[in-house]
Amino acid sequence: MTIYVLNGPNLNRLGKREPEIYGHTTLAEVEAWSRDAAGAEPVEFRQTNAEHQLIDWIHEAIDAGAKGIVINPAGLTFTSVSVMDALKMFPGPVIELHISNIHRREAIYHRSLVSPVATAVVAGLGPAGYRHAVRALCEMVAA
Ligand code: DHK
Repeated sequence: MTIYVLNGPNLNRLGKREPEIYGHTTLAEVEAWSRDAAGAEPVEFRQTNAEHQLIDWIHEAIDAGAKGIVINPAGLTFTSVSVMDALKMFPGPVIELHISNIHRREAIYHRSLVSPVATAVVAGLGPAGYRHAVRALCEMVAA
């Protein structure tokens, strides 16, 4: 069984996008870190700028019997009831991840629609947060 690491809009620009906030690490590097952190657990690591695609991948994780989801919904965190509704259907653990500490940023970033349906939230650890979130998820599903 697999874990899904899903990334929302603009994260394809990681490394170039506001490096003072998100750092210089690229999404490809984050993917490598995530796979390393998962060890023997297979990882589906994906990024999209399209809300419908993120929702379709959550449905895919449900139908595939995935063990867990780490998701950085990016800007959709604060706007997408549809992403929240899709995550509600997932029976396994969901870890919401943000590279930045969204609670120390502009007010628009303070109210996550995902947190109420997430098992845990990681925010502010920088790109390294992916390693910690994936490791935590693997421990949850191994238990
Ligand atoms: C990433 C984004 O793209 C923003 O829209 C979020 C999140 C923060 C992050 O910190 O990973 O607000």
